[in-house]
Amino acid sequence: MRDAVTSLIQNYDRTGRYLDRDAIDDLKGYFNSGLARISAAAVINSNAAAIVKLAGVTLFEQVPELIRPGGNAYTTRRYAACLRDMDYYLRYASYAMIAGDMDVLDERVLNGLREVYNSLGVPSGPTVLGIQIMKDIVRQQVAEAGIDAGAYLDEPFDYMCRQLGEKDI
Ligand SMILES: CCC1=C(C)/C(=C/C2=NC(=C\c3[nH]c(/C=C4\NC(=O)[C@H](C)[C@H]4CC)c(C)c3CCC(=O)O)/C(CCC(=O)O)=C2C)NC1=O
Repeated sequence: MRDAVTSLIQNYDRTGRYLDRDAIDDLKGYFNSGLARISAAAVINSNAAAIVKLAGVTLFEQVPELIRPGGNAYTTRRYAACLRDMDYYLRYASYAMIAGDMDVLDERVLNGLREVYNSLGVPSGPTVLGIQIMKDIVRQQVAEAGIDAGAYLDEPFDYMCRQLGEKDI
């Protein structure tokens, strides 16, 4: 599992270079947004259950077929599994936000997910939509808390959506 600092050092060490201006600029960007990242993660932590619940309600309003007979989230067991997955995405997004690196998402969330979703018929389009809905809720709550909602906030959600979408799960 990597973070912004270890990734950068690994990269420079591989070619035996001192940290140049680009590296310093990257590091400054990371540390300057550090407090906002931590504060945003705190907002997520203290509202996680409500965020997941609201995102679920919104998703099922927008794609009601999911919870009708034949839908992948139909039956209480699968409904609960869907919300649990959303909770995973939110929690790991908060880790990646702090790390400033998406490696934790590959390693802990996305690897092998395609096969699982394929075999269980979990549709990728609505999953991506659910992640986007959570992103919007988080963005709004973070802004309401007076925290600078920069690109760092969208990055983990967008990354998961891209990976889930592209891989045609
Ligand atoms: C921490 C990393 C991690 C992830 C990401 C993860 C995902 C994950 N989601 C699963 C199932 C599932 N995932 C969903 C999700 C959905 N169905 C829908 O229609 C919606 C679009 C969507 C919710 C947004 C559902 C319904 C199941 C159960 C499917 C079934 O058993 O038939 C399963 C199969 C095993 C199980 O049910 O627990 C895994 C492994 N597990 C992990 O350990």
